[in-house]
Amino acid sequence: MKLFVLNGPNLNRLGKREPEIYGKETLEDIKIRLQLLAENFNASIDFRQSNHEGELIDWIHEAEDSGIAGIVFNPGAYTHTSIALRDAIAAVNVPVIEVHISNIHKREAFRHHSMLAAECVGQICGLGTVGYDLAIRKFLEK
Ligand code: CA2
Repeated sequence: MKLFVLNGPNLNRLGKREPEIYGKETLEDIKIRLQLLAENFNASIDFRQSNHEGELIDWIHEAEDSGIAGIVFNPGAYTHTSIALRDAIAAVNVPVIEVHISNIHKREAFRHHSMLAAECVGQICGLGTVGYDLAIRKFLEK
């Protein structure tokens, strides 16, 4: 089984600022941990980050075209704004789990709503980076 883990804007700065909100791990730390987890289940993870909405859309389309079994997606701030990403998720026959490191409901009002969640299998938020592991496990249990 092959899975995508996609990360949206500014998440390449993880571990470098705001550790009180996002923790101390870098995106590279998360990538290494998830790839080990997947290997234990004879699965593989293609882990990517982009600051560009269109590139994220292209990767969602690519997931369907290349037979990816599921996408774990932290869309960053595009979560709250992007009809285009919502349409991309709706346009492919690949299950998506939305993940947020922070609890978006405890933060500013503009973070409370996700444009994407209704097109996803589910949403995990506020559990720190372990939310990625839990989403991967959900796909691996199938
Ligand atoms: O909690 C999450 O995972 C978020 O998706 C993170 C986004 C934020 O816009 C969402 O509302 C919730 C922000 C990602 C930026 O990450 C940074 C990490 C460290 C330093 C600067 C930015």
